[in-house]
Amino acid sequence: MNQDIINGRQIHWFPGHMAKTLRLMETEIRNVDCVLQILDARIPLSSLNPEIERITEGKPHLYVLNKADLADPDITRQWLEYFKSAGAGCLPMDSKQRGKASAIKGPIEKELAALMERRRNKGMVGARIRVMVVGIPNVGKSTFINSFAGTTRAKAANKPGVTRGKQWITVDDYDLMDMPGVLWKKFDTLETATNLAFIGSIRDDILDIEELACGLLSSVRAIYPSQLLARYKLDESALELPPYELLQAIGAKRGMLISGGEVDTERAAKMLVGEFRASKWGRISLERPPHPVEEPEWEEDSDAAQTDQPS
Ligand SMILES: Nc1nc2c(ncn2[C@@H]2O[C@H](COP(=O)(O)OP(=O)(O)OP(=O)(O)O)[C@@H](O)[C@H]2O)c(=O)[nH]1
Ligand SMILES: [Mg+2]
Repeated sequence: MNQDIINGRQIHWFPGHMAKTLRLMETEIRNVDCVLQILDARIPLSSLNPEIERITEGKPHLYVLNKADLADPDITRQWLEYFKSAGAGCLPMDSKQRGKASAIKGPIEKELAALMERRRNKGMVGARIRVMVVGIPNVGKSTFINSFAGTTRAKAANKPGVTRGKQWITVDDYDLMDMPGVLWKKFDTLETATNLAFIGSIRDDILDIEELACGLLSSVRAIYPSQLLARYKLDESALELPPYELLQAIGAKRGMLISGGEVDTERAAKMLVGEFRASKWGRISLERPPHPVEEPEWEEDSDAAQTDQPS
């Protein structure tokens, strides 16, 4: 198991079955025409698995910004532009809506146009389109497949690690391969690790729920302060409180007290994390696209301009 530190705690999030899934992906990639990497629209970059990128490199590839119904629509639009400018096909999605995921057929068939043309020329009518659906745990891969199929075909639930082992699901002329969710061994930043924890891709039972709630309060109050204040009926001064005191203030407001009048912070933390994930705080995007690097303007008359000229 791999371990790292989130908020000063050592956690293990890369169990053996994830390593096994990565190996399975390496074998199965040869058997598919196309890869759909499902991302979480609230954290598109943190949820983009570099190991999956490595394994699926060279295969036609599309991205789905899933749970877009929980994300800030303006930020999701910016992300779509970001992916487009990087030349990557990307679609926003609410997989809870039955049938909606079949909107991916158009982009897939466009992506596979050359392959389909070759198949037609060879007279391979009725050849099936094989798609591997991959992504981090709990991002909504199985729900996406169910939406694509228009009916429940794959087991889905609100916790990571539901799908175990690959499963082919046949829908019309498509074969979709549902895969278990995988993380990777070394997160590049603490922010990536905490974002993954916030959205529920790392098992809560290996995390400290109070630290998780405090981290979430810190992040969200910096970007959506009014939504937080409105949800918990707080006045603006609450934004200045250290996160743990803010957690206590919210617990007190909700009457979550234990004997002696102290706030039951664990209960308050569970409530907060649960409400965030259920989008009770409103539609929130925790990550914004990086700004494009601005090219320095060319100054005709500057000394640098003269000395940099090729002779
Ligand atoms: N609001 C919302 N919830 C979604 C969406 N897609 C999936 N979910 C919910 O997210 C939770 C996880 O969905 P799953 O389909 O089991 O996720 P998974 O990626 O297959 O998870 P693993 O198999 O554990 O890796 C479930 O509670 C789904 O109802 C979506 O687009 N919007
Ligand atoms: Mg699943």
